[in-house]
Amino acid sequence: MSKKNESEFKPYHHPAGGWGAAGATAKVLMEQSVLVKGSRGLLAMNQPGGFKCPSCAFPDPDHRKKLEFCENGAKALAHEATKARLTREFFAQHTVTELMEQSDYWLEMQGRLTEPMRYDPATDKYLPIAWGDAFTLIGQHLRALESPHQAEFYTSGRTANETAFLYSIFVREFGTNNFPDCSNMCHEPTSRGLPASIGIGKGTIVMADFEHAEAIFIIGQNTGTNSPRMMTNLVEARKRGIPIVLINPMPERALIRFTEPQDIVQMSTFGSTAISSEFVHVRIGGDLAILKGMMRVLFEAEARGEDVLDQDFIKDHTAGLDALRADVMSQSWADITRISGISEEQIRRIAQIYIKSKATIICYGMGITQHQEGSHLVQQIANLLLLKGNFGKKGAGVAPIRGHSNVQGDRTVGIDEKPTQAYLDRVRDVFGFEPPREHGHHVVEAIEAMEAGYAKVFIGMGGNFARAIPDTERSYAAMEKLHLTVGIATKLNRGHLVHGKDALILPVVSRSEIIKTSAGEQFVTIEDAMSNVTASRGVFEPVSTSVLPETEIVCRIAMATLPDSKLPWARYIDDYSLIRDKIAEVYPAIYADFSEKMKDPHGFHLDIPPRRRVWMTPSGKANFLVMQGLEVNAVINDPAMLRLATIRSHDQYNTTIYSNNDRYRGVYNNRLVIFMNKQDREDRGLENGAVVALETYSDDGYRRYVDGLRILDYPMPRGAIAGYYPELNPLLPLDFHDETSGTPAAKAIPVKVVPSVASAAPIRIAG
Ligand SMILES: Nc1nc2c(c(=O)[nH]1)N[C@H]1C(S)=C(S)[C@@H](COP(=O)(O)OP(=O)(O)OC[C@H]3O[C@@H](n4cnc5c(=O)[nH]c(N)nc54)[C@H](O)[C@@H]3O)O[C@H]1N2
Ligand SMILES: Nc1nc2c(c(=O)[nH]1)N[C@H]1C(S)=C(S)[C@@H](COP(=O)(O)OP(=O)(O)OC[C@H]3O[C@@H](n4cnc5c(=O)[nH]c(N)nc54)[C@H](O)[C@@H]3O)O[C@H]1N2
Ligand SMILES: [Mo]
Repeated sequence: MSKKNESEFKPYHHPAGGWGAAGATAKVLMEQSVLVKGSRGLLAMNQPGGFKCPSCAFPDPDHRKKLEFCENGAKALAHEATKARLTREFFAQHTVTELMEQSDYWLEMQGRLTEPMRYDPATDKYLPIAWGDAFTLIGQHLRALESPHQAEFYTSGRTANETAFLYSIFVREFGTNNFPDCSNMCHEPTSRGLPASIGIGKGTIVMADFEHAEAIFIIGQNTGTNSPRMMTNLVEARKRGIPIVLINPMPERALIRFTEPQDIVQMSTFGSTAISSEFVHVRIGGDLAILKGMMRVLFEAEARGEDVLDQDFIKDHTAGLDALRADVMSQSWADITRISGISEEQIRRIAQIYIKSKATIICYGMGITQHQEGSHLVQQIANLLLLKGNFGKKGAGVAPIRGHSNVQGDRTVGIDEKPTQAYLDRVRDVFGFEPPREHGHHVVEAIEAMEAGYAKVFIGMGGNFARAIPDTERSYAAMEKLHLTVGIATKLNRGHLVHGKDALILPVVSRSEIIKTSAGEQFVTIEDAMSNVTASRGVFEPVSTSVLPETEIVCRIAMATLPDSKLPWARYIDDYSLIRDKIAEVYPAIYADFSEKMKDPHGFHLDIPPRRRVWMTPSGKANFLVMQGLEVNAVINDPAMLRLATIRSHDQYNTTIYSNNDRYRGVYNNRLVIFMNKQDREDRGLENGAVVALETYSDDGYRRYVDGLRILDYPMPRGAIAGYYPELNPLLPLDFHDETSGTPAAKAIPVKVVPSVASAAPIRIAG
């Protein structure tokens, strides 16, 4: 390990997980000085009667009796349960301008917010404000708008079902569908792309399917870091001898070799399991070519009269095969291999794995969704699965690996800028007001409305909008035009420092803390990435007596904004079962008897029609959908161009930075690095470790440029580079996004290397 603060690059040769993960867990609990409290929290995490891990959306299986947490879940909990407190004294000591100079890591380390604060322009500081006054101020701002569409209501995916549902009802009663949410930057291509294929914008597998799969594909997802609990399923699958195919421009450590941190035998014998049986080293954006190449192999076999397609399934359940076949067969192997960077031989080999398997799961993450054609790309994954009837049978299906722990649930209960008319009718019938019918803004449109001076109020239910969004400089300027910004949060983040003329920070009770109301202790519910709905009950006392549950904040904003509302907001503050009853009324098909079902400590499954081979599409069939060509991003014909993927390190949770290390990729004390193929570096006449700047190709008049970046030799495909989000967000143009969903194409930013004018900290590179 390097000396403190000296940055170092030292390739990681051990298996991922194991003792490294165990050590890292203890270290983070210690650093946040919560060892005892933290261990108690870990015992309650993801157990019936406890709370849901605040980290990722991967489900916890009910058959596993051991502790259900991972290194990164422990980090998320430790940072939430930290002893550090952010008090009014802290805010009195620092102007907002000074705080802006601090790093995201420093802001995070200041600890939990403890009381509501309001920005004071005279002193450039946040000062305490009484809760009642804060709600009055929000009500005044919202009611002063000429149109309800001038307000933007952001949601981050940690928000529980009860809160998200009430928030969506309040905002619709107020009169807009402006619901930009973190999903718009994440799995929106899943939500918008899959319905046209299979009638639902969610995954179709359940946990038990991992036990029955005969092959698993993992495309563009870094499992060991971002959904570590899934590693258990992969280790089990490998032990059964199941082929696992990894398609990724980065040979992600944990997906190559992994030691289960909870497997005492493996850990004590220093054993590990080889995870992937095929590593497909794809170029950035080359996945479409691979998928079409695989489908081509299937169609070639079909043409030879081989029995490779599931003809009965295709006949009974699908439409559009001929058009798909014609498109796929028109792609030449020369183009497929050139664009994917993968040999015909390897594509044929993984196609054979797919052909042999009677039940296949395809998992995917941001490496698929964050491209200019993300939604259409997701549909090609569905095509491949449909060809062999991989829906509605054991061990098969599509598995979008979701991000935030309740991001899927938030959409289910109404956080949707494009709600259906049927849903709006339901809201009208249940609540007795007429909701707005026109579509609202997604994230990119919300920023455009701010930039145009049209949007005046921004309310952030969790998250760190300013830091998560593209085009940092331009977006900051847009946000600063707002009349009011409200951050509802556990921790101080940059989203509270990039603020409107008026600004509030409203601190909340966190996931791991107890919610007590005058009606007694309350619980909330979460829907994970496999559509299981479970309860979450905190175990710690709230961080201060001046924080409020998120649900109460929504209700009191509603009461301050809509004094004539007929809804019983005050009663919802106290009794969350009343909220669940309303969810059941608005969504009878999936949420009937919600309160009754929650009596089962393991919760229940929401219905996923494709599992029954029922297709909620206009035709009642699953659709093979054609996407022209092989490119998922606009082509730029300049040999100097590199595609930049902005990715997560092992030590961050989105915009929350836990440390400046990325253990599995061998980087210590530095986040301003660029992973590059050695040949690409040498072609540019650069040394390993050289400091450069990157500049984006764009023709909209903005120069996008980030300086002080260290080039590191890394096994990247030619023409592909990677670096960390959110530091590189200034390079991501606002209008560089998937047309269908609005999701920024954060994995394929076209950039070139330009000389640096900055100085950077020295780095030690181990040979
Ligand atoms: N510990 C931790 N857990 C998390 C998060 C976190 O930040 N920290 N974030 C949560 C959230 S909100 C989300 S959405 C998920 C994100 O989880 P992931 O989907 O794993 O997200 P990323 O790390 O952004 O990138 C995923 C992978 O895409 C690959 N990739 C890049 N470009 C391409 C491409 O063109 N093709 C292919 N095939 N692969 C490509 C990268 O090499 C990387 O391995 O994780 C969730 N869980
Ligand atoms: N370039 C680039 N940009 C990206 C991505 C990328 O891969 N590359 N990924 C995108 C993706 S997938 C996502 S999901 C977004 C993430 O965007 P967001 O969801 O907006 O960001 P987070 O960093 O998860 O938000 C962290 C903040 O949430 C608050 N918080 C934490 N817990 C709670 C809680 O329980 N309640 C409340 N009220 N607040 C809480 C804390 O104040 C913390 O600072 O970023 C997107 N942006
Ligand atoms: Mo995400």
